[in-house]
Amino acid sequence: MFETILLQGGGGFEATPVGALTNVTLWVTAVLMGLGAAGIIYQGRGLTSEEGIEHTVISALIPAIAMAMYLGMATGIGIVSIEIAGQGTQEVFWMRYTDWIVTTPLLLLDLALLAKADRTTIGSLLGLDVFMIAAGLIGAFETLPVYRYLWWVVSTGAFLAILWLLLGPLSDIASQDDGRADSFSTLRNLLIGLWVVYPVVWLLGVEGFGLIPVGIETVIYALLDLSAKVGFGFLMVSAVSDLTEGGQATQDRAGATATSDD
Ligand code: RET
Repeated sequence: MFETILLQGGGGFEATPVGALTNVTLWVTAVLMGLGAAGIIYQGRGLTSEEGIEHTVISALIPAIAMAMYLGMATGIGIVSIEIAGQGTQEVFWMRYTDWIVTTPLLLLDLALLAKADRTTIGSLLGLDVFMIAAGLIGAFETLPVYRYLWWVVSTGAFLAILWLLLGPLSDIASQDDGRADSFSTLRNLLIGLWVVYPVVWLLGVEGFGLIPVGIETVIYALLDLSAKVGFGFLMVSAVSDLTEGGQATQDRAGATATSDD
């Protein structure tokens, strides 16, 4: 009833009707993402160093983009129905992937800049990440279950490579700078801890085995997205604020000796 009011699907576009839990969750998350973006800007307002401003802008942009994408799904345009062989119709929340394909590289960039990573490491991380999300999107549109799982495997392959880069090369780079090793590992662990849940939810949810109903899956993704974007963003800006405004001199010295700047 609520959704029939909100999802009119007028004109030439037929919006996919979704349940009330899904719809309310999408609306609430859109609002919280918007508030989160504003909160992160507010938190970083006093930062004057280039690094402080850079991290504030990136960290705030992430939930701002998500707000728009959640709004797109809440109003119905970001969801389509497809016919799965032998399983009937199923909603594809394709706008999730257009959110992730932009915001997950920004999250990795945020973390890689904190570690003072070189361009090769940053490029590899971001390239693999776009590949991972694109593979997930293709998988979500496949109509034969076996092909859907094939894309899950392809996407997870890229994800494992990202995890290796984060735990190996990127951590090595961050550890060259005593001042930021601790905050880097806290944020890295938070990121990994949240990110590993996504492929599991995909596999167990409507995209895969269908063990989690769509409404619950929407709530789980919303909580993950809010933590991975807004929670992570607040912690990132606070870490950078401590590093730059709190210990600017030490950082400059360490940075001058440790970075290779290539
Ligand atoms: C998909 C498809 C199945 C395989 C894998 C996936 C990974 C998704 C990830 C998403 C992270 C999203 C974040 C959003 C922030 O708000 C695409 C589900 C590996 C890791 C952090």
